[in-house]
Amino acid sequence: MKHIYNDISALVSNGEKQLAVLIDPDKIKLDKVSGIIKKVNVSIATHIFVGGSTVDRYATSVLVEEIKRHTQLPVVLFPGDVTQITSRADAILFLSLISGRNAEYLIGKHIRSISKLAKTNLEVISTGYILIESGKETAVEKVTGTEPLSRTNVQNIVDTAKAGELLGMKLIYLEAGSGAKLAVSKEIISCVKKAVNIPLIVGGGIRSKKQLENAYHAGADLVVIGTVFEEDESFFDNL
Ligand code: 1GP
Repeated sequence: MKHIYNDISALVSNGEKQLAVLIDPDKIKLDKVSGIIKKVNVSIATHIFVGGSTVDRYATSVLVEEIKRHTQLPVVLFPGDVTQITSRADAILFLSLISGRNAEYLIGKHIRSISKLAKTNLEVISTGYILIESGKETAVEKVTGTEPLSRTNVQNIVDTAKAGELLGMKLIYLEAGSGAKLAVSKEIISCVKKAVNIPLIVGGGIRSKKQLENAYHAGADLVVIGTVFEEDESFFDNL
């Protein structure tokens, strides 16, 4: 059943905040998955995202299968590449990197994914993916060969998000990049939230309860946390 987007929207309408744990197939050992997912299951997390900028060809499929054995939470692909598509997940963020001008990441890889997607039952969720300058070069920049948007030109970020919405995208994802030095600022989140009428995802560089609360308070509907949980599996115990 394809209800993940509707569930996200319903929670947004109720003013309930959501949290996705990002698991990178390149950074997790399969024999650790059950223990990690047990911790996620008892945390405030509402979703598990799976993906990374550079991932071995079959690693995602095997990892998602193992995750699904241990949780009822929705597993959503957050793919860095077409090779990360697997029918074992529930949904896929169909990301278009609208902050960049690399046609491959705007539409090219999407075209190449169609025959693969057709063989799956994945719920496909069109997502405007906006990379924002965060103090140092991130993996997304390197892999996609694109420049992030300046964090001081807030109007440009707002206009980019609004253009994504008007193009029909269902979600906006403000991304500082994995392990970012500077998370997306409260001002940016709040201005984008005021401008768009679709759910707002924020991720990258969020490493503390305070930063998480700030993001929610500014208007993030769903926050993505990866690195800090990779480094400290007890991170969610204190939320
Ligand atoms: C990266 O937004 C996600 O794509 C999460 O970032 O790893 O810094 O939490 P972190």
